[in-house]
Amino acid sequence: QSGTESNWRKRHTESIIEEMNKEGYEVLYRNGFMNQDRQIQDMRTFIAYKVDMIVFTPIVEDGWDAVLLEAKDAGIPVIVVDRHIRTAEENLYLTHIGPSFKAEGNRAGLYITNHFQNSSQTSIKILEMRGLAKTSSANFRSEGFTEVISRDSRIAIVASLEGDYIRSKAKDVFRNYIEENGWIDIDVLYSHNDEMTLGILEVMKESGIVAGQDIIIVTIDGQAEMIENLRAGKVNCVVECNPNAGWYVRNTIKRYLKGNPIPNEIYMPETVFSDKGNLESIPPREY
Ligand code: GYE
Repeated sequence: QSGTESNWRKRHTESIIEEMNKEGYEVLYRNGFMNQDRQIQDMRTFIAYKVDMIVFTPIVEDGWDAVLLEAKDAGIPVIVVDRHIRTAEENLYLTHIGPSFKAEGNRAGLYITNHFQNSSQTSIKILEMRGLAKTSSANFRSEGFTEVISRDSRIAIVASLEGDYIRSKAKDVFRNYIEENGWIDIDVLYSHNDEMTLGILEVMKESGIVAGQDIIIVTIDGQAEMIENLRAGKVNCVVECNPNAGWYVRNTIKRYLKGNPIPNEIYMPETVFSDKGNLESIPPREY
């Protein structure tokens, strides 16, 4: 696992371990603490242990070729979960199982274009708080979002800041930004995850910004705390990111062991919750 930076990520880990336990598999768990070198070390440890399979959540997209080649040479299949990776050679891993980050970005953009559709406002300014650089989740969330908002020429991203998916980081970055630039020009906050949004909400409160009204907020993940904020009107749209990869990983492993073919990409289902929908019918969150 790449880290424990969010409740989302903690649920992601639990979900995989739970499902492996149901199957009676023995699970060795390593936390990379958001450090790629450490993750590579962890993979080497697993290779040395001669594990039967490695399920791995890459912190960033590039730089895995060498260690994946070592796993391949050792005959250990690797399943990549959550974020995508990019390798020079093909077939360095069995499959990728995760959310469609681009679809999440599209959904976030659609909320904004719909929200302002009938507004007489001639310019709509967005502040984007991005997830960790060099990750497929942050890149696709930006790409999918931009693709949709660019259809309305009034809408533009005026600042794109990096919060690394971390609450305290986003809090500092957002505070610095509004200290220098003010916030009166910002109509929308698009935040790549709930943890960062929670940090920004604290700054908004301190600064007298009425979250959800003065600034429309769209956030990704769907943690329980954020659904409460949605119900309270403090955020406007929560794009779900599904952390429950366990069931998909378990099925893929079973199919693989039976000799069934495995697709290269396995996308997990996800939805959207917003103040335009039924807030009572949102299923209880496990994260
Ligand atoms: O949205 C965030 C986590 O890569 C999809 O990483 C994941 C993201 C998730 O820290 O909360």
